[in-house]
Amino acid sequence: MKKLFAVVLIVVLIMSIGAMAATKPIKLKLSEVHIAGYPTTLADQEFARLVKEKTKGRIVIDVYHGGTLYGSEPEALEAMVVGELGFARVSASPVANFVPEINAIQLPYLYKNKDHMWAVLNGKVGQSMLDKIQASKSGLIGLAWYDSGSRCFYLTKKVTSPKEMAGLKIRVQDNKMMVRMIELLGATPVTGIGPNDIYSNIMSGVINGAENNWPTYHTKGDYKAAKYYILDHHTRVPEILLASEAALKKAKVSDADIKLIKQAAKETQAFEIKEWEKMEKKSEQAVRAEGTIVVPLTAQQMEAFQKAVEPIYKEFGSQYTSIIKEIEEIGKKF
Ligand code: BDP
Repeated sequence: MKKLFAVVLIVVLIMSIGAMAATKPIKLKLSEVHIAGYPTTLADQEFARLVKEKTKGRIVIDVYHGGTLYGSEPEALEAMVVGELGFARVSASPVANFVPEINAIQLPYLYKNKDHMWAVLNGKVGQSMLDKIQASKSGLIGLAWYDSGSRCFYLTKKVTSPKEMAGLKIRVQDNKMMVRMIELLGATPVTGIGPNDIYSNIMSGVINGAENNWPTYHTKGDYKAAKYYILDHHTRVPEILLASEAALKKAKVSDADIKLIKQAAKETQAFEIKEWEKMEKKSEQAVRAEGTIVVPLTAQQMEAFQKAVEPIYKEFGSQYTSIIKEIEEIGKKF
């Protein structure tokens, strides 16, 4: 009797250990360069919460913000390609190094306004870009677009025309088209500087400025180094949430769970946009209060910037003329 009891006990023990192993969650990391409380960081955390909820705890995503995991987005992308990193929220700019078509949706002066961009991203063009990312050999999966406002130059001197940009060294994202944009404006592009190192590079004189939206200019502290914020609004570069096909495969995430991950990501877009709108205003107010000199441009001055960068449409957009036309067509409604 005692023997039978012992055997039953052992079997039960083995079974429960087995069950415990089976329910052990799959843990994956998400890399984010922005600080806690930044709209994309909040959206990443919301994404992680939704994934855990939808997969009933099978998948747990740990969000590493502030660039603590990867301070450079190109490095995060490389890690995803080889399956060392599960997820990242990055700017669309460096993703174009893997999927060049992405440049067609971030050309300078492409959108009339924010609503125009969202009509494109949430329509056929935006979805086809996400599909192209997955279809490319990059091993990246495009999950969702987020807002990032528009990008303007911030410099150590006042500038109101491309002519005055001559001689300035400007940090730009790691993307050939963005590099060319700076060259066409007569300045010198500098790449290879992550968003957390811009401030120190301005302070040490390696660069004379950079370009970004209000919240990045504010939260990275760059406004303390480059006082002039020029309202030239040259690009709208969306943010993108990505997954790594290789990492998901390595972690044995099921196809059904990948579907749930995609759903969860889409559901966080409206959340991010709401947070973005709040933060954009807050950051603008904060830097103005701290003494940033905001330089508005007249319609004529703006046109000079737009004209200077126009050759990019031929140099980088000639293969994507149908996409660009479609975007311009959508723009007629705005
Ligand atoms: C910010 C994006 C961030 C980029 C950064 C940059 O949110 O993802 O890393 O620009 O310029 O607007 O590198």
